[in-house]
Amino acid sequence: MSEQIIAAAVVEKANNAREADLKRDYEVLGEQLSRRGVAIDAICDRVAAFHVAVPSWGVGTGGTRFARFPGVGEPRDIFDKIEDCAVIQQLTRATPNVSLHIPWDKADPKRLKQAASRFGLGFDAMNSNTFSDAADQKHSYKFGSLSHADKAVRQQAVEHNLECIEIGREIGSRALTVWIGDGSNFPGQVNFARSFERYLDAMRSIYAGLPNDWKLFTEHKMYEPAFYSTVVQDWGTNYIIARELGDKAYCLVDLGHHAPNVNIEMIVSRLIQFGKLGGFHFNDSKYGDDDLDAGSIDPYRLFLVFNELVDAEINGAKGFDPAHMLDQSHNVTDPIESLMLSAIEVQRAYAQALLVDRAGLEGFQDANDALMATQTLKVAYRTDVEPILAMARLQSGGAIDPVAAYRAAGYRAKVAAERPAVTGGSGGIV
Ligand SMILES: [Mn+2]
Repeated sequence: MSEQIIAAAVVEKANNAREADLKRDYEVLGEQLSRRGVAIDAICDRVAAFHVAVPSWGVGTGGTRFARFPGVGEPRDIFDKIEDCAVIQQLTRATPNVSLHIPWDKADPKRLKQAASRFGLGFDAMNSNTFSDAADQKHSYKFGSLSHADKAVRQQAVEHNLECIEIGREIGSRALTVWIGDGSNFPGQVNFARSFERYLDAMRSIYAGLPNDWKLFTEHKMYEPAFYSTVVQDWGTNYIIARELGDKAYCLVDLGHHAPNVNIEMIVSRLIQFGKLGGFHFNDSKYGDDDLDAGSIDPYRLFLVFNELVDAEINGAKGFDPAHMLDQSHNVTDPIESLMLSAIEVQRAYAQALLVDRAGLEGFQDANDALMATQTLKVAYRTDVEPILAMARLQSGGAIDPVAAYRAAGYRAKVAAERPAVTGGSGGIV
């Protein structure tokens, strides 16, 4: 039995106060769904088995380029971060894995492994960082990393990624995610083709260092920190990269890394169809790469993405096994609360997508019945699946209402007393 940070008695008390209502709500929803030919328990089991990884950097308070307003009891290092991640997992049972960022989370791999396994946590994809300069590095990434004009800078960036793989091997990770800030701020600053060729060359060296059972995820982003062009700008570029590198290379889709109104669910479909969807960084956005909480702005878009994922799951799309991770910046909320609710929002989209009447939808599509086809999606989306999500948590040992249990436990105040405020600290919005 893994260690629990929130006292079991606190969770039990909070659950006892809600369990009878939940059972009634679950029964009523079960009856409604059975009229639609859906067995609620089967949906509940699939939701319980669905997980999304938490990024280590997500448990610290984020900021903007203007300012960062620290919260109380912020994690001081990776070991505090792992404890915060353990709280999220304990109460939601949706986040058993943590994704590390090197060098921010660099520590003795044996200690990392011990710290995580104490709470029954594992490690998701490793994330490299060549978009900022570490204190002790020889060459600066001010003008790029893997696509830099100077071979010595590119080599340094390659070696950093290989080191991430090495650390990942020791702690049981099976994937490396590469996102670079390389690009240009002015027309003419870089030659598009030459910088992309240099990037591909560097990535081939990283790919060559990948263990056989690993995956390499590349993440595209339209702009920022480079404001005119980025080397890995869009999903088309990302697809080219994955094709050029080989079978272990896949595209990672960060929901915030597109132009406003881009049809992300269609991009997801394309990548699935051609076997190159690696996984997701879930978040939400209104204007740009806002890194807002998943499902907080456009939950229907999140549902439409999951509609594609469930379609692929049901149709047994070849090599379909996407990684799910949250990637958000929490500037005005308690990061633990935001991450718990975001993990639940992702599960909600999955549960709703499982309710889509697939045979009915296909029939309407083939009959060119646009109205009924879109209504078929709406019927699933409008279903309040909260009782399913809460029941999945309860049956897995979590909290019916994770935020209520978290607040009742007084965790933040407790760690605030133990963790003196630090100035600065590693930020990071990827
Ligand atoms: Mn990301």
